[in-house]
Amino acid sequence: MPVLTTACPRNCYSTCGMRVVVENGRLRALAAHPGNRATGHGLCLKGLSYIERVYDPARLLHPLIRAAGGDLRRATWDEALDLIAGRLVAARAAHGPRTVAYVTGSGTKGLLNSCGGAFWRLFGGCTTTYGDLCWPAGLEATRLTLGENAHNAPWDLVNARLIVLWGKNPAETNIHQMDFVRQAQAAGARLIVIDPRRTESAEGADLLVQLAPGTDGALALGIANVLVARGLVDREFTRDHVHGYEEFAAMLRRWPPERAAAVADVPVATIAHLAEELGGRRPATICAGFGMQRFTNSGQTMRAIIALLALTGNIGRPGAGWVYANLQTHLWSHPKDPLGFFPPATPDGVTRATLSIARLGHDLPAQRDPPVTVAWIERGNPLPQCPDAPSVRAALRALDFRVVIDQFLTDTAREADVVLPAKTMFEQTDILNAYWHPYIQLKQKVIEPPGEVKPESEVYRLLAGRLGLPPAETSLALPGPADADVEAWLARKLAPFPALTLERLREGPVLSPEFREIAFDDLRFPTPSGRIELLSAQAARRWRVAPLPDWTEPVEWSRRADRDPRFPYHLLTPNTKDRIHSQFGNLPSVRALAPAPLARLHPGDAARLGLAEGDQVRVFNDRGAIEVAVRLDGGLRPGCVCVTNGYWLAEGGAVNLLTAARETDLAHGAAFHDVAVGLERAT
Ligand SMILES: Nc1nc2c(c(=O)[nH]1)N[C@H]1C(S)=C(S)[C@@H](COP(=O)(O)OP(=O)(O)OC[C@H]3O[C@@H](n4cnc5c(=O)[nH]c(N)nc54)[C@H](O)[C@@H]3O)O[C@H]1N2
Ligand SMILES: Nc1nc2c(c(=O)[nH]1)N[C@H]1C(S)=C(S)[C@@H](COP(=O)(O)OP(=O)(O)OC[C@H]3O[C@@H](n4cnc5c(=O)[nH]c(N)nc54)[C@H](O)[C@@H]3O)O[C@H]1N2
Ligand SMILES: [Mo]
Repeated sequence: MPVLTTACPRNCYSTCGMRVVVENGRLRALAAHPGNRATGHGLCLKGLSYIERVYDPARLLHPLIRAAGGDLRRATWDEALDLIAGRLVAARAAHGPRTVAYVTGSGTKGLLNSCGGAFWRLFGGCTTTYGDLCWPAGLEATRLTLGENAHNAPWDLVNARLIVLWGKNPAETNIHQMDFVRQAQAAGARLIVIDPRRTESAEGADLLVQLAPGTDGALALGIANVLVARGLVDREFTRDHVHGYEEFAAMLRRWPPERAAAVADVPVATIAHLAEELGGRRPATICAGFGMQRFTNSGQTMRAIIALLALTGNIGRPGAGWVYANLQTHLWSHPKDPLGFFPPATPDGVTRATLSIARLGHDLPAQRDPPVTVAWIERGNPLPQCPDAPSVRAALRALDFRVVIDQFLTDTAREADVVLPAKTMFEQTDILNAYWHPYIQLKQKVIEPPGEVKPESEVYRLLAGRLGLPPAETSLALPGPADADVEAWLARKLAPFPALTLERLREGPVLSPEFREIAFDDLRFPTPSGRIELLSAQAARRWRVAPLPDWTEPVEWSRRADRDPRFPYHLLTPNTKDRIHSQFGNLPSVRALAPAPLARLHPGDAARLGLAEGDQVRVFNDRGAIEVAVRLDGGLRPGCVCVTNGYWLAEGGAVNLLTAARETDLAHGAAFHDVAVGLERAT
């Protein structure tokens, strides 16, 4: 039986290398690919459930069209594509091409994802989104401070003597990193976790700091104050490699540990202890997650945390550094602007990027000249995953025509006029980068798409023909229908990198030509000053934040006495182990483990509200409400309520019914965790 190399294209740190066994055209078995040193030790449950996912009876195998009566009915490709082409031509004639909103999510990685953008340019343009739901505040904070987003190889973590998991829960979201954490601990490293929740990652930690959500910037500035005051700063390093040290140190006088402790609601002694650990136990690595990066103050917070490594000389050395995102494999995107942060991204005057993804439900209806009347949504499930779901639903419903491409009938697909069935990772070859490990990987086609499924590149090609788009340009931008056409298209992308060939990639993961085991080991930083920038004129100019890292109160949730008394609890909506956002929860095996959404509450809070384990609680604010069962959790910081994101509206637990359409201070992220809610017994 053939054993073939592939890789998982989910938006996940691990981006696992995989081997698959195929028999008689069907998937039989899956395992980790040992050639990926970061992920070779095994797959997660999601990875193992792929066979179930591919053959799930609920998978969409045919186009669907909304019938006159309002229901979606099965249609042929000809019907669906003729309908779409007709509506696109009419909309373009009435309003111009930018009346189409092209909205994509992070459903799958791969170079072929660029086909959509290429198609819409040939169509004459479109309106699209800027910013990102996921990680931009941290990316931009890192770029402003260090010059680029790169970090040491994942396996270098074993060289650390101190590891801080800061707002990151790798035991659920990056399980392979935990292997390196445990190896480092076995070799004597200390582990500190900073999270309002006692997470699975905190089991086995030496210290868990359960600070008030959104106060990490204050905590970091308090620690920095102690580092300076106690002479724990690596003065040689700051003199040679840090821009703005003197200004930063002077500003820190405003952040005595007592003030930081009061803001973060942690003991002063904890701040002193954290400073002693960071100042004394080297090398130290901070693995920063995305938890504290989902606030209105996040970018400045992330800058304040990176500063701790700059002060202690923990950059550019084995076992040291800032592990946030490693874009060494992002060979095909603009290195300075990997996500198109900066609106309006209209360098060619064709496409208009005027929809903030964090404010999608508000920006869609606000578009003028032309208004948006059509939406094309692929690889994403914005209805449950974007902030302020009620606004997204209303905005989609107000349009004239909606097309969604997905593998399943998601909340978003249910709103569509035409639903097209999407391929899975096993049904078209593509090339993947990653954001934690340094491997370029081939995601191979190993089975034929089931039913009438067609990959997006083929959908675009067929539509281009119907729209009469110029054939020469179309065939340059989009691969032809045969597998060989797709491989030729990919080979053209690989051509600039001699080490990367399809033949080599078929054998297993290949290190990126940009790979450096120890990031910044030459202590060169591609910032304007060539140094690590604590003082950033660019930050002030581009984002209108203070040039030094600072801390401001999150906009909605605050510890001030004057906040809205109806909403005294802080809602956290983190990610969870056996799902990835809104994916996998629909599979019977995954659903069995977490059948329904739960609200975790501290037992003290629950008692005050008269709620017991299993009771239904209403979580509400002035934007929306959900009703879910209570799970008592003594490991949760009192005053917080935690519901994992990813449940569908159709399942009754979509947390984004409660979140606000608010951007982060840097780079147009979504401030998902800056949310105040009330709790009451559901009636
Ligand atoms: N299994 C699984 N793996 C995934 C994903 C998934 O959905 N499922 N998603 C992938 C993607 S796209 C992403 S973005 C990453 C996310 O990976 P992580 O960053 O690990 O995940 P999050 O759940 O966003 O946040 C991490 C932690 O931050 C904590 N937190 C919340 N607010 C604060 C705060 O104010 N301060 C501090 N210090 N901590 C806070 C939360 O309690 C949570 O435990 O994971 C990737 N991997
Ligand atoms: N409240 C709250 N909300 C959050 C977060 C949070 O922490 N809290 N996290 C945010 C983060 S970090 C992220 S990354 C986003 C994720 O939000 P999205 O980017 O919308 O990702 P998913 O929910 O994984 O949905 C992806 C969809 O793509 C489909 N899909 C998979 N493969 C393919 C394919 O090849 N083609 C097509 N056409 N479709 C495919 C899947 O079936 C799925 O429906 O959610 C964000 N939302
Ligand atoms: Mo994400």
